[in-house]
Amino acid sequence: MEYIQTENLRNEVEQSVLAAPVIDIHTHLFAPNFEPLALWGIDEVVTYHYLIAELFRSWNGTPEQFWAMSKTQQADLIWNVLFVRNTPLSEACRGVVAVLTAFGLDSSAPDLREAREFFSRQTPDEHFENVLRIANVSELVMTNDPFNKTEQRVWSEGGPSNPKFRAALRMDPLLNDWPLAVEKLSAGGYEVHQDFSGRTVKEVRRFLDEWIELMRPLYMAVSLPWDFRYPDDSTRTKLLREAILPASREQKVPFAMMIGVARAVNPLLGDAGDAVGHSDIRSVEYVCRENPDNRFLVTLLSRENQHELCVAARKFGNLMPFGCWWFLNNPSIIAEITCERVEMLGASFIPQHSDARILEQVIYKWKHSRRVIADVLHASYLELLHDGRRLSRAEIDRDVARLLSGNFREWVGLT
Ligand code: HDL
Ligand code: ZN
Repeated sequence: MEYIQTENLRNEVEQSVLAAPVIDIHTHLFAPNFEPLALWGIDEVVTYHYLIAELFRSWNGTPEQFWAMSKTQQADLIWNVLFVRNTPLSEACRGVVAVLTAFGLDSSAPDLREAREFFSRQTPDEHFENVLRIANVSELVMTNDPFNKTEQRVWSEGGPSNPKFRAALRMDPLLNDWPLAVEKLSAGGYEVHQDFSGRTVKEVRRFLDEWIELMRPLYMAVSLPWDFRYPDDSTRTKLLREAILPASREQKVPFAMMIGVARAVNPLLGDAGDAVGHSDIRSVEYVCRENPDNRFLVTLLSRENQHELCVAARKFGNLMPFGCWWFLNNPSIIAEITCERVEMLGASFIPQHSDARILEQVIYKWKHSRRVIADVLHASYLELLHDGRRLSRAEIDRDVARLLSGNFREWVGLT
């Protein structure tokens, strides 16, 4: 076997990380046949809610004025303020630049005319495949809301038109707005009551089983607020204990907890109005300890929670930490988090997900993350060589495949 020399290590690691297909385990993307939900093209890319938040730091208009504009007017304004009148320095701005460059478009253009003309010539099915190819994303997981009318129609008609788009059954209304969930479940023919009387728990379970049967989700997921506590005397704890976690265990569908959101701290900004709070790791540990036969995917939104999540993952083999979520999806923080994960967990975690909302974002989100993951792995392997271990390219490829797809495949039972 040929072993790697120190001077070739960086090149070998970079090649391995670039070549490895990724399973993007959490996105808000949809297959083309979900059409109004399947966002793509330059106007959607430029009006990403991350950029809307950044617009208001460099523009004196009001949210009311912005929301009164058309999508085209919003995109023109953001382009002018963040990309022409100012240098696109932020991660979200650099991402747009990377997307334009990937298609050979001028990221220094004074307006979006050329880009709009290019995207207007694309047909969805081919364009979706082309974008996934550029990003080297072999499969991705959507965020599917069983209460959404478009989703109900598409799933009743057979689901995604592109098999690379896999499902995740999202539980937010059920776990975060029980009164609304009761209203929607009742309208859907489920005999549920806000006070959990009668057959409520059984009917929630029937709802879950029916959607698991229809969607075949790779996991069930929920975004939980920073002040999530488990257990407590809330309806959330009751639903988790009596319906969701039993369904997850019996149907062998892991449960993803995404914890740390401070919802609508500035409601005027819409999706851009959420912020972050420090989560309670004891609650995560309690859920994992109480449910040893359940598998959990966990990502926490606060940078300050990351080290304790690594420690929790060392205590619970049924806890799979994943991603550098949302406000953490920036190179400097991805580096910090990935480095401490490798130091404490080896290659037994899922380093990243894109959280892409618009199709073309996977191009920059994975380009930027692969670069950081390669840097961290290079530094880790260099230490290993210094400590006297020989290393082959096959071993690097094995580790990279485990991180970028293998751990997730095994966790959710993907063949
Ligand atoms: O709840 C979630 O899945 C979050 O990712 C939110 O969608 C958030 O608005 C987001 O897009 N973060 O990247
Ligand atoms: Zn998300």
